[in-house]
Formats: sequence, structure tokens, C-alpha cells
Amino acid sequence: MSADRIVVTSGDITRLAVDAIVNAANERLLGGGGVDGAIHRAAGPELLAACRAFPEVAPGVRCPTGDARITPGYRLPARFVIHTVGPVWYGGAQGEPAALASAYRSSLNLAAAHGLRSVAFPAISTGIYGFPLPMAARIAVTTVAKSLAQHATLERVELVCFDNDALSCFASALAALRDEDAD
Ligand code: AR6
Repeated sequence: MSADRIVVTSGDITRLAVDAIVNAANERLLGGGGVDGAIHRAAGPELLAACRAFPEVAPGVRCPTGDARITPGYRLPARFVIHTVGPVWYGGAQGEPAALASAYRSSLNLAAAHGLRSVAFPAISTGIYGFPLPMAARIAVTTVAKSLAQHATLERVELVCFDNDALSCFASALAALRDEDAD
């Protein structure tokens, strides 16, 4: 069952020695606050240079919402950083759930294409971008489980929570998914 390859943990994603950590970036891909700022600080200036090297696909856009890009991890313990862009929450009727699912799916497609086996995600869009945590957690676990079912080479996906609210939402969402799978 693919949900067995998902774990919910808590802590600082920049400390994880996994194949790739995912960054909750913005479309410019040039750093920012939240987990994006923490990842750039820990990876060092080479990361910004690598991000800047991605071509703009529209003015100021190096990675459209829902898409992903991969760079080395530089000074991080993780070998790679997968930069994805989740949606800004505008109330839920602007395609936010589909865009969030796409961010998780695109990240894991890239990981699989690079032969990576372990990937850690932060709770994309749930900080500065304001996506409600319970819904974000449900979308994260269901989308990751579907991707894992398609990519046998991906062994482990860690959903890393930075605070207790996130931890409780993600743990419940994963438990609910396992209950459904067991039915
Ligand atoms: N490890 C794990 N999770 C973290 C860490 C960390 N070190 N730091 C924060 N979080 P956010 P977004 C959690 O705001 O909502 C940036 O400026 C945090 O508690 O980082 O997708 C970008 O450049 C929250 O649960 O990302 C964009 O402009 C989660 O990571 C914008 O913010 C995501 O919060 C993206 O906003």
C-alpha cells in the first residue's frame, strides 16, 4: 500500500539527509521568507545562483504555480532541492486545491525522473500563502499516495511539520487515508 511509504514527522527540513528536500518557493525562484529563506541560508549562495540560471517562462516567472524545478543541495545534508510553487490561498474557488496537488505531483515526478528514493516536503502553501492546514494536509497525503503508487522507485516520502498544528493535521490526514485503504 503506497500510504505505508509516507511518514509524518516534525522538525527543521534543512537538517534532513534525504535525497531531496522540497522548497515552498515562489514563481520568481529567487528566495523569500519561511522555509524558502531557511533553505537558501542553509544551502549557501550557490543555490540562489542555480535558481537564477533557470530561464524565465514568463516575465519574472522561473517556475509557474504547480510546477517544480530541481537543483543540487550544495551545503545542505540533502543531495538535491526540488523547488515547487504552491498556490496563494484566495478563498478556495481559484483552483487552489488542484494547484496544490499539482505542486506535490510535479515534485515527485521530478524526483522519480532523477532516480531519487527519499523526499521530504514541508507543508506547502500553509504559511505565508495562507492555505488552510486541514485541507492542505488531506491534499498532500492523497496526492503523495497516488504518486507513490505510480513510482515504485520512490521508497519514502516524509511530510515535515514545523509546528504542532501542522503535525496534528498531517497525522490525522495520514491516519484517515490508511483507514480508507484498509476498508
Ligand atoms: N522546516 C520545515 N517547515 C518549515 C520550516 C523549516 N525550516 N520553516 C517554515 N516551515 P512558508 P508558503 C513551514 O510560509 O506558505 C516564501 O516567502 C511553515 O511553518 O514557508 O508556501 C516563499 O518565497 C509552513 O507550515 O511557505 C514564497 O513567497 C510551511 O513551512 C512563500 O513564502 C510553509 O510555509 C511561500 O509560502
